[in-house]
Amino acid sequence: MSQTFETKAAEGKCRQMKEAIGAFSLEGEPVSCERYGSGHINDTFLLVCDVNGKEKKYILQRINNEIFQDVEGLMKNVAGVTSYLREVIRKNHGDCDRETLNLVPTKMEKCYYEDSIHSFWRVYQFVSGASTYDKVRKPEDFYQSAKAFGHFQRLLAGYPVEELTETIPNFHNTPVRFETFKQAVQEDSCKRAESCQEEIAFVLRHEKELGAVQELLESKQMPYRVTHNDTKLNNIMLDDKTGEAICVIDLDTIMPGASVFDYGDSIRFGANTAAEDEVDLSKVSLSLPLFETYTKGFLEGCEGSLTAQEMEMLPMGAKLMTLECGMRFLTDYLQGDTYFKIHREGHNLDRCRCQFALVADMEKKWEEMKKIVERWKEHAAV
Ligand code: ADP
Ligand code: GN1
Ligand code: MG
Repeated sequence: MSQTFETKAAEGKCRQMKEAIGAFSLEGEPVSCERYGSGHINDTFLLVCDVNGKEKKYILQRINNEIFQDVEGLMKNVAGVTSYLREVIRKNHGDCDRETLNLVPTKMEKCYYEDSIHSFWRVYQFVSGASTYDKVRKPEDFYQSAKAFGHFQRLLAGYPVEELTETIPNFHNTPVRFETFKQAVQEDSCKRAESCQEEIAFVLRHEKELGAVQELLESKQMPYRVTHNDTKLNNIMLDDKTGEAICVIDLDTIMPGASVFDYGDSIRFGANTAAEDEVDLSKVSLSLPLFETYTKGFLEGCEGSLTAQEMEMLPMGAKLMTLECGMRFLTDYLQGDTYFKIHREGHNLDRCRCQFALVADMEKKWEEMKKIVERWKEHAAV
């Protein structure tokens, strides 16, 4: 076992990790296991094994079971969706090993492992020759991710919705998120409300808009679809050689939801001219060219499956996902940073400010956003 692995031992976490690694049906001998990626929720590690002198890589993840309380249900979703996708990809003569995540079973043939201190682990085959990005390098990346997320929704259209567990109840129910936010402000358990009065006021000013999508879903004017619900650019793997989006990852939040939110969360993250946590707010804006690129790709990927009303609500999906995410960062800041991983003091407040600056810029560009969607809508009609 490498130095890295032993360093982890010093941190007192190695035993659990070793126990978990030993539980899975891996090829070869484990040689190293290091933190990997930039997700805010799970603990992700790159696990390397030696198979007769050749490297075999895996992704090992400790599932955040404070956030995902029904790990069994979550893993049933992931196993169900990935085996469904494998079948669809096989029928389309695709590459099942690269175009979907593939779970590695435990030696007991389960799709996850619960260790002796009740942490939950899973292993995926490593998707090789592909990478994820925290920022759009070039518009083509964003276009590729748009097509892939649109297509993903299309591929799962036939998946039996009733078999899906709601892994985080009310995940994108913005009015419910608002109630939680108000409660956090009222309780002010960390005495931080004073430091974010402007941000609190920003949310309150937008109260009336927060239910725009939820109301349509509940009144059945908008369909619930099988959605990904976390469509950040870094949840798509792009092929290193061709630049094509090959695999949608991070399947923990696949649930029935609104298509406009899958679209909107991608815009929030990828069409921002700054990073999600940029502190220099003058750098934050909605790039209309990237907004257009994504709109085109997403509509193409959906292959004409969206209703006229869903298409009309796309700009609102983008605005609400940005507002909701900012509100969630603010709530977590008020509650003492217990949900999102933070890497510096005030990180969640920085993230929140950045989201709200983006919302404000969307409001300035609202008419242009609507025109862009209008333009691409024509091309998307079946
Ligand atoms: P989180 O829920 O914390 O965001 P993810 O499942 O998105 O965790 O994984 C974090 C990162 O690990 C991804 O952004 C990606 O770079 C990498 N990753 C995850 N799964 C794989 C895989 N099967 N093959 C290669 N890299 C992966
Ligand atoms: C979390 O796991 P990750 O980093 O892909 C969060 C999303 C937020 C996002 C903000 C399960 O996503 O909802 O939009 O952070 N995932 C969960 O970056 O809450
Ligand atoms: Mg992720």
